[in-house]
Amino acid sequence: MKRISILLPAVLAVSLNAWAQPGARIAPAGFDSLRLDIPAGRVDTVSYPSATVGAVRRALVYTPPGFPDAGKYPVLYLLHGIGGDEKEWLNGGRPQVILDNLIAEGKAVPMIVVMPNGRAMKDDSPGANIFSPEKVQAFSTFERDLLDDLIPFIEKTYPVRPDRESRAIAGLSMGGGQALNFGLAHLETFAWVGGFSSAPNTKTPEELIPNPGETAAKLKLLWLSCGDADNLIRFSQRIHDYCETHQVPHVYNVEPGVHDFKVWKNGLYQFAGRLFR
Ligand code: FER
Repeated sequence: MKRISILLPAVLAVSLNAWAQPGARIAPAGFDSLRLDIPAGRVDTVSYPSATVGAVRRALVYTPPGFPDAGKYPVLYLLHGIGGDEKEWLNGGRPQVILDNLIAEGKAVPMIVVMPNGRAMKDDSPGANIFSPEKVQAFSTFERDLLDDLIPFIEKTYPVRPDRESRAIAGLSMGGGQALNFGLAHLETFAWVGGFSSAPNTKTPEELIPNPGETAAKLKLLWLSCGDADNLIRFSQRIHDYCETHQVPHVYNVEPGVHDFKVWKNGLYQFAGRLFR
């Protein structure tokens, strides 16, 4: 008995780390390193009127090198996690460096990346209790802010292609849940959907994909990724299982890692490199 009680935690720890796929897609070294020999895009803060919230709200916007020379651009909406705000990706994920490097190497098409505040309420700061019911509810309210306020603002302010195949949505954790919930419910608006380490706000597969044939026909990419030692992996795994059973094409990337930016940066690298082609 004593031997079992000593061994069991070790066995559990090993099995938690044993799921990473042998073929997991991992970004090459240097993908997130600043390079001074290539052109850089820029990140601006914009303010947009939100009828949903009844306030002027902030978002960050990455425009790629050479902008606006390429004419009309596709747009990725990139969402943060439960403790973050519109600056979380910039603070922790170097999205502008990842995109600049991908574009310089011809591994991503030039695109605009919009990083909003996904907590759609008047005080949209994380606050003292990021799990408070009204803060969590605001992540769901953001569906209307995004569709009715932010996307129309972006499309009248920037030279963008306003069609579903030129719009992508992805996010980390709570933002991954939002991206899956909103993207899969609005195939008329988004053709490219990605969830990185999606959180418990993610709807059930049956709710997300009630009509697998329609989703399979309309979606250009469904991306699901997670670290193998992330306690939230079941929310990604169950969508993967459902998509396998119902023949919905998707990418499921289980990589070594926990619930952190190492996994989310790889998610952005992989997802952005597959978009709009
Ligand atoms: C929860 C655990 C984690 C939850 C949300 C999260 C709403 C989100 C984590 C993150 O965004 O990093 O129970 O419930």
